[in-house]
Amino acid sequence: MSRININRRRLLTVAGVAASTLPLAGCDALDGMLASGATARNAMAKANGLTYRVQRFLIGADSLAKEYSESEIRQGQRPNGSTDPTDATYIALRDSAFAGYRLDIGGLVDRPLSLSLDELRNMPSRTQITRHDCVEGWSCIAKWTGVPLATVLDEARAKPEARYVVFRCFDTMSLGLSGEVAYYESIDMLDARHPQTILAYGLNGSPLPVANGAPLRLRVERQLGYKMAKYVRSIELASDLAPYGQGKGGFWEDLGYDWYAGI
Ligand SMILES: Nc1nc2c(c(=O)[nH]1)N[C@H]1C(S)=C(S)[C@@H](COP(=O)(O)O)O[C@H]1N2
Ligand SMILES: [Mo]
Repeated sequence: MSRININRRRLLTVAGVAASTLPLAGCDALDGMLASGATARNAMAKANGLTYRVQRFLIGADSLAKEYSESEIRQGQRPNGSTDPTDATYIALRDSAFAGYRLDIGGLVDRPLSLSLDELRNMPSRTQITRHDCVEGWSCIAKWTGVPLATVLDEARAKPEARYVVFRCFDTMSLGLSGEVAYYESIDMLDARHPQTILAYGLNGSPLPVANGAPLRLRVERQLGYKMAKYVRSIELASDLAPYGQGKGGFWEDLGYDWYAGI
């Protein structure tokens, strides 16, 4: 479990990005955004939909995020968010060097899968040097190696009605009175099948460290850091995000962040 301090300032930063095309009627407009049905939140959701459509139109489905050279890797990938999950299931796996790890792929697929790390490593791989941009305002260039998500989706035979890929994670966050909730994320099929979208098990030429999401984390390079689920335990294909968490498509989205965090 990770304790997080969700302060208003952080949410405002994100809200500012989300609503950059909207005039904001002062900060008070955002005060109630955590209450479901709040006007500010609805306005945000609309701005989010707009951002999504405009960005999709501007960048196209398959444009690639910029890739860098080895010499541009200046430091290790800065760990952020959960960096050492204390959840029992995770600790047990970590203590056995993830020997018992399985990635379960289910939901709207014709062939549900349960893949070991060796099976994932034996699938075609892709390595890319990209820049990670966190919403908190820092960036890091790192080299990621993993299996393209598209390959895994093809193996599992995603059904045509699948619109989203949902990632469930091992780590939980403490949200005060709301108790503990597991981190989760989701992306649409366009991003899921994008050539740079990979399930990464390697970082800068070494196995992915615990601090950065071992044994497996998502890289979806055209979006902000919080979309890149670490400690992935299962993947579900879905036609609707409503059944997951609070229905907004991700842990941070449920707290007001944009679902489409294009950069
Ligand atoms: N499971 C999980 N995934 C997560 C997070 C997290 O706390 N838990 N934090 C997110 C955020 S905000 C960022 S910036 C990146 C950080 O990845 P890094 O630790 O490799 O830098 O992971 C994202 N994915
Ligand atoms: Mo982040």
